[in-house]
Amino acid sequence: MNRKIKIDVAIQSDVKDFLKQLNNKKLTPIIAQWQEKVLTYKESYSSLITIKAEEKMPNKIISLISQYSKPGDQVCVDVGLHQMWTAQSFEVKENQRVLFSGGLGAMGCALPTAIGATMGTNKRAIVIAGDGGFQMNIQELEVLRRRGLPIKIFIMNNAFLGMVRQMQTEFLNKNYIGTQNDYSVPNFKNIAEAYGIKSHTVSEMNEIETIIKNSLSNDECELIDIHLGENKHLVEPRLAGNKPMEDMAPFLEREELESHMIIKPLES
Ligand SMILES: Cc1ncc(C[n+]2csc(CCOP(=O)(O)OP(=O)(O)O)c2C)c(N)n1
Ligand SMILES: [Mg+2]
Repeated sequence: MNRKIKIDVAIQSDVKDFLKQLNNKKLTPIIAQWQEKVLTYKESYSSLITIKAEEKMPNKIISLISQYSKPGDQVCVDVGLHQMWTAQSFEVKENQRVLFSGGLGAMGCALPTAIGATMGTNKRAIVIAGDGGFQMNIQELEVLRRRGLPIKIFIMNNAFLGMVRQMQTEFLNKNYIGTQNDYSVPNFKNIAEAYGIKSHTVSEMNEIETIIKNSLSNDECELIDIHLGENKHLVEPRLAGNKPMEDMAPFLEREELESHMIIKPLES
């Protein structure tokens, strides 16, 4: 406590005891002003563009999947950059659930999660996976076909183990061993078809929208392999080493950051 930020009121307590006491206080927080401020942030800092106002293709794709998804869909997300893009740009609709492995970070979880989710509820599931994680439980495609499960699979295919590659870019001198160098992906469409599952490969943005729209208009089991192309998309913004949560990379101009801050921004 008081290590980096000077605390106004320091409370050392078991969280459970603290929350119990807080609940007894029957506080009515006044948050309208804060909500308004958050909405202005949402407009000024859209997840679909970079701070240089360039379109973020992966985020745009996720927002299209979100747009054409239906209330009640269960969105099952794997582990990696695609998971972050989903967290940033998937707008959850009524009765939708987003399922992922949380802190366990279990690559390969999305497909089996979707199988459990559809079988447990009889509702459609949407899988959003990376090319790496999807290969870890790829054999479960046979279950989809055998049981005719209503599962739509979208592979955000960047042809590398993106999240680890991003760390190598930022902290490990771009030594892409095992993530890009000596890593490759199979033809997912051929694999899906070998299992008897309808499949498409797409790469052009206008084509991607049509395919997502058509695919999400029905419940037939299907795999869409989306090639993200040569641009090595990263997750933006992201928490940088030794920086506070509100000051993410790529960094805003100091003046702009300060204009939003109530306290003085921390310097690392
Ligand atoms: C079973 C397992 N192995 C390794 C990791 C470490 N890891 C986290 S994300 C990631 C890369 C995921 O690559 P991909 O599935 O292609 O998704 P992308 O980040 O490219 O979107 C790795 C190797 C993990 N979380 N789980
Ligand atoms: Mg990948």
